[in-house]
Amino acid sequence: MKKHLALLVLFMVLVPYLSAEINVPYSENFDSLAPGDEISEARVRGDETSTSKVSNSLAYSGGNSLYMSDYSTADSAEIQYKILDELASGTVKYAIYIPSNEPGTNYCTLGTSTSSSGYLIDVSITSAGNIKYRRPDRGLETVTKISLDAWHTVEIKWNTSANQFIMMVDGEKVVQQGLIQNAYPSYLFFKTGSNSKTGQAIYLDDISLTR
Ligand SMILES: [Ca+2]
Ligand SMILES: [Ca+2]
Repeated sequence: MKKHLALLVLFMVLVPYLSAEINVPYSENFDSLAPGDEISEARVRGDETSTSKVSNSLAYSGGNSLYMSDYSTADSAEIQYKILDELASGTVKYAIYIPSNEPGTNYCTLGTSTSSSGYLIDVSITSAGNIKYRRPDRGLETVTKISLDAWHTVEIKWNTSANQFIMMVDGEKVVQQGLIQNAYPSYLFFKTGSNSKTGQAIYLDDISLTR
């Protein structure tokens, strides 16, 4: 029993975040899940105060969305997907809502790993609604602003052979750029908040990944 516990603790230390393994096409609208459920791919390192839970407070589609809230002074809320297919090109889509009473910054990242050295595409929407992307030289650039307390759609397309990513917000192209590194992504992840700060939240709905 003790051995099993030790192995479990070791596993939790070595794998602080568990990724959901997905194939394409993948889509999740959260509508067949129960409100309050913590989704299996959502993990917070040693701290349960930052969570990603199914919510029926707001929805872009159906009755539910995913509420990502960061109330930890040690971490942020995160969901991770490990992409099992080799994707030379593809499209990520999602809908996002930033509530003005507890606005959060959200990051959507594609990478060969979950560390910043593996990033291909790194876009963020700040708690003020500013949309930023990371340039190939790794500097940040702000491209446009969206309103709080409203749903917005984001579409990110990439093509490794063309070394290009395109970002559409509410159907309009806002970025066309080279990839930070020209490789196939193995991870798609969303992060909300920041490690030390608290009181930041967002809602996501209709997450999909297609070729
Ligand atoms: Ca939904
Ligand atoms: Ca935090």
